[in-house]
Amino acid sequence: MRYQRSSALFAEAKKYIPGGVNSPVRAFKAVGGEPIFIKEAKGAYLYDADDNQYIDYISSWGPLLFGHAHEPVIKAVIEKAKKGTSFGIPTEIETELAKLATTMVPNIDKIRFVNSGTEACMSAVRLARGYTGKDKIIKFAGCYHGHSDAFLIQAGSGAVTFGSPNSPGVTQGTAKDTLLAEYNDLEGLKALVKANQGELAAIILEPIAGNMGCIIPSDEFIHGLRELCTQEGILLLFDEVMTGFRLAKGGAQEVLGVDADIVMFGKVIGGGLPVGAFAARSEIMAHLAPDGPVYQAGTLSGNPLAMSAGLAMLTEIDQHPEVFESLAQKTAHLHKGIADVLNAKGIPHQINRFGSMISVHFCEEAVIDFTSSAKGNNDTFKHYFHGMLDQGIYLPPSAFESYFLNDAISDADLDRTIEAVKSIF
Ligand code: KE4
Repeated sequence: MRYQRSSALFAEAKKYIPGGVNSPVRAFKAVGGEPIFIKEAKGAYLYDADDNQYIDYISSWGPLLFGHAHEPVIKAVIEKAKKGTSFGIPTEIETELAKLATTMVPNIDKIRFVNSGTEACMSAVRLARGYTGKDKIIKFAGCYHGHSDAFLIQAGSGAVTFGSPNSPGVTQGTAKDTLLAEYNDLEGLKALVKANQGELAAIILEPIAGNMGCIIPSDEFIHGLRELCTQEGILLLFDEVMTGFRLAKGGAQEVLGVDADIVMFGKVIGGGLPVGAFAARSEIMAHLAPDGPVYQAGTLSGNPLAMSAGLAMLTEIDQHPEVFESLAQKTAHLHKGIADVLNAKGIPHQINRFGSMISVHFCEEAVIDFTSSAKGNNDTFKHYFHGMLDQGIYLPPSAFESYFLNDAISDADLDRTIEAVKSIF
C-alpha cells in the first residue's frame, strides 16, 4: 500500500484542525501510524487518497447497514436537497420518520430528533432527572454515551483508548452526580443503588456494549437490572446509538426482551447523515419542552435533509428485515474464520459477537467488562490492525471498538479478510 497522499493530507489537516481530525479515534493514536484519508466509498469498499481499496468494517461507525452510497438513501437525499435542506420550521417528513421509528421499536410512543448520539444521551439524562426529580445517575465503566460532561467519568471508546478516563474540563460538581458500576456485575450494582437509595434518576447503559469491544450482558445482569430499576423507581436508559436498527427493527429491547424507559438512537437512524433521537412512552415525553418544563432544543434538529436519509434507511430496513439474518450469518462466518486461524497459530484470543457487532481481543480470559477488555495485548492488536490495513482491510483503529458489518460485504470479501489474518500471523 502507498500512503503518500494521505500522509500529505494529514500534515495539511493538522495545521488547521486539532490532531488533524474531527473525532479523536480517527487519528490512529491507539494503533500508531497515520490515518488514511478517504476519497470516496461504494458498497463494501473504501477508496483512499492514494487509490488503495479497502473492505470497510466500520461502516462510518455503524450507520451504513447496507454499505456506502446505498442507492435509495442517496436518491432521497438528492431529491430532498433540491427543495431546500433546512427551514427551522416543522416539516411533514419529521412526522413520517417519527411514525416509522415508533412502529418499529417497542415500548416508545414519542420520539425527539437531535443531531448526534451525544445529544440524544445528554438530553435523555436531563429528561430522566426532570421526570424523577433526582440528580444522580449510574453508568458502567467502558460504556460510552458521547462526550457530554456527565459521561466523561470513565468513558469507553476514545477516552479510554487515550488512557485518560477523566477528561479535564469536567467539573467535580458534575462528576459527583455520575456513579460508576461494572458491566455484568449485578451484585455490585445493587450495592451502589442501596448506598444511594432514593437519589437516583437513571441507570444508563449500552444494552449490548460496543465501546470496550463488543460485550454481551448476561441474562441475570440485564433482567436483574430491569427489576432493580422497577423496584427502586429508577429510569432505565438504553443507549441504542449502536444497537438501534442494527440488531433488529426493535433493536436491543427486542433481541434481549427487556423494556427500557427511555431509548436513545444515533447512527443508523440517520442513514449516514447527522441524526440522533431519544424516545419513551408518552407520560415521560410529556415532560419535555414545549409540552413540559424539561428544556431541549436544536437549530438543525429534524432538518428535512437528514430526515430524508433516515427515512430512506428505516424504510429499507422495514421492507428488508432479512438484512439482519444476512448480517448475522456473515458475522458468524467471519468469527469462525478468524478463530480457526488464531487457534491454528496458537494465538490467545477472545472473539465476542452479537448480530453484526464483533470484536477480537488478544487475551486469555473471557471479555465480560471493561477490566477484562483492558487486558488485551495492544502490541498484538497494533500488529493485527496494520497488517490488515496493508492488505486492504479497514478495521476499527482501537481495541476498544467493535466492527460494524454492512450487508454489501460479500462472502468473497469475508474470505479475503480471513486470508489476510492468516498471512499476518
Ligand atoms: P455521537 O455523538 O458520536 O453521534 O454518538 C455518541 C455515542 C453514544 N452512544 C454510543 C453507544 C456510541 O457508540 C456513540 C459513538 N460511538 C463512537 C464509536 N465507538 C463514534 C466514533 C467517534 O467517536 O468518532
